[in-house]
Amino acid sequence: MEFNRIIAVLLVIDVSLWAAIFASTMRKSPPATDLKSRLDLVLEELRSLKNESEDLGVKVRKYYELGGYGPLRKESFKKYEFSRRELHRLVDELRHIGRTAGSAMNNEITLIINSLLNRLDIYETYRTRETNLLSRKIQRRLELLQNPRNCTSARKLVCHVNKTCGFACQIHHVVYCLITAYATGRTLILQSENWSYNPDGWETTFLPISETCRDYDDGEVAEGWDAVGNISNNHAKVLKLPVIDVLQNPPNFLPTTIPLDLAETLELLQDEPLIWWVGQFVKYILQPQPKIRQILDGARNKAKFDNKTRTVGIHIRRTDKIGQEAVFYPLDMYMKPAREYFSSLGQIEGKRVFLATDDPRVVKEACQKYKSPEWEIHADLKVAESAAISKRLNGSLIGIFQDLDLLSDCEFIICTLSSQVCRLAYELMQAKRSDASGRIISLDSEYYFGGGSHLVRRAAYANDPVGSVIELEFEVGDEILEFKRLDEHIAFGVNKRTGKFETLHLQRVAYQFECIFDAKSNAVNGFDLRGPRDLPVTVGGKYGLFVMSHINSNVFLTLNPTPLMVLTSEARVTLP
Ligand SMILES: Nc1nc2c(ncn2[C@@H]2O[C@H](COP(=O)(O)OP(=O)(O)OP(=O)(O)O)[C@@H](O)[C@H]2O)c(=O)[nH]1
Ligand SMILES: [Mg+2]
Repeated sequence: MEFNRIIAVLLVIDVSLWAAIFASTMRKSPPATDLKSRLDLVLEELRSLKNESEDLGVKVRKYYELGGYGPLRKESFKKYEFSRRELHRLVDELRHIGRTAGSAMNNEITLIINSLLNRLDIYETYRTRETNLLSRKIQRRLELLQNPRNCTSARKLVCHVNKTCGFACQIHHVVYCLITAYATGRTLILQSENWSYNPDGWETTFLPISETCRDYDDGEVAEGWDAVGNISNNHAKVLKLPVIDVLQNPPNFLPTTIPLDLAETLELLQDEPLIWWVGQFVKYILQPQPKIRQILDGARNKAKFDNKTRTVGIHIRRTDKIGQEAVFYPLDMYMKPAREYFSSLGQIEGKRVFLATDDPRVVKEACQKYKSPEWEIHADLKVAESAAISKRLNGSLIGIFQDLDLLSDCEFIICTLSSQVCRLAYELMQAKRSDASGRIISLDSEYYFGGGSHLVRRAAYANDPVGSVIELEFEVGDEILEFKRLDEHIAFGVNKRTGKFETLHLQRVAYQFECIFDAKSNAVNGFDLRGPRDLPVTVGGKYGLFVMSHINSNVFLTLNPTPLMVLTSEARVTLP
C-alpha cells in the first residue's frame, strides 16, 4: 500500500477510535455531582484514550515521516478536524478541573494533556493553505467590488467613518458598511473628511478603500434604510447608510450571518467561522500606508516579536469604560490566565506578555509587580499615555493601531470582549492565523458584533439543579436572556419564563441543545447569504462541554465558549 493511503486509512481509524471513545464516554457518564468523581471519570476515559491512541499516533508519525501528506481527502479531513477540535475542548475542560484539584492529580492531568497534544497535527499545513486560499478569494472579491470597471455607472453605498465613538467602534462601523456593500453588490464610498481621529482623513494612515472609485454624484443620493431596517430605496444608484444602532430590525446579512457559497468551506476550516468572516473585512479595511507599515514593523522589533518567541497579549481597557460600560478587573485577574497558559506550555521563566492599555498606571503596575526572570513585560508607556481621554482624538491613532497590530500577532489574548478594541484585536488575529479559534480568554462577555442579528439561547434540555447546587433552573424550550459569562467557566442568565436570574456552572451540568441555522436563502447580486433557519444538528455533551455539528457534516458551528443552549437568531430576511 502506498504510504499516503496508509496515512489516510490510519487517520480514519484513529478518528473512529476517538469518536467511539467519546461516544461511549457520553453514554456512560452519569451526571457526576462532585468534582472528584467527575475528575475520576475524565481521567479514566483519558487514560484509555491515551493508551489506545498512542500506538496509532506512533504509526501515523512514522508513515508521515516516510511518505508526506498524500492526497488529502475531504472526508478524512472533516473527521480529523472534528476530533481535533473535540480533543482541544476536552483538554481545556481538563485543565480547568486540574486547577481546582489537588497538585498530585493536577500533575497527572498535565502529563496526560501533554502526551495527547504531542500528537502530530498532520493536517496543519493543509488547513493553513486552504485558509489562505479562502482568504485570498474573499479579498479578491472585495477588490473587484471596490474597483468596478465603470465607476460612473456602478451602484454605490456611502458611509462616513465619523460615527461618534472610539476608533475600534468606528472600524466596526466601516465593517458594517462594507458587508452591506458586499451583500447588495454596491461599491462602498468611504468618506473621512474631518475624521475625529485624523482631520486629514483616512488615507493619511490607511490605504484607500477603493483605488478607482471614490466619488459619487450628489444629486443621486437616497437614504438607505427605512426606520425598521429594510432597504427602502434599493433602486437608487447611490445609497447612504445610517449607523447600525438605529436599525430596529437589522438586515439578515449582517453578522452573525456568513455567505452560503463559502459556508461549507468556512465551517470546515474554522471553529469560529463568524469571527473569521468579520476578520476578513477588518483585514481589507485596515491596510496601512507604507510609512505606517514601517512604524508598525519598528514597534514589532522593539517588542521583540518574531516567530520563535511565544507572547501572550493582554488588553486592559480602563479610563472612560469603567463604571460606564464595563466592570473594573484588577491587573492580577488578567495575569492569572496568562500564568496558567504558560504553565500549560511547561514554561516557568521568561513568560512574555505584550500589554496594551489606555491607562499608563497599568503599565507601571505590571512592570513593578511582574518582574524578570519569571516575567518579561512589553508595553509602550507613551502609547498608553497618548490614549488618555483628553488626548485620544489628538494624535493617538498610530498608537491604537500599533497596539491592535501587536495584540493580534500574539499567540493568545486575554481581555474583555465587551470592549470593541478587544473584539477588533481578536478579529484581526483570526484574519492573520489559520488556527486562532479559542486563542482568547475574555474576563467578561462573549464575542458579539454590536448591532448585528443577535443570538438567543433556548434550553433544549431541562436543568433541574439538585442539592446544594445553586443554578438557573429551566425547562426545554425556555429562552435564556441576558446571558453573560462571569469568567471562562461560569455564566449568568435570566430565564425569560420565570424571570429568575442565576449562575450557570458550565462544568457541573451536561445540557443538550440543538442549533438552528440557515440552510438556504436568496442570492443577492451573485452573493448568496446564509442566515438563520432550521437545520438539525447533532449534539454531544461531555462533562458540561458541548459540541454540535450539522447532522451530515461533522462540522462545528459553535462560537467559543461552548454555548449551553440553542442558538437561534430572530432576525428576519429583509433583502430586496
Ligand atoms: N493605544 C491604545 N488606545 C486604547 C487602548 N484601549 C482603548 N484605547 C483607546 O480608547 C478608544 C476606545 O474605543 P472604542 O471603539 O470606543 O472601544 P471601547 O470603548 O473599548 O468599546 P465600546 O465602548 O464598546 O465601543 C480606542 O479607540 C482608543 O483610542 C489600548 O490598548 N491602546
Ligand atoms: Mg467606547
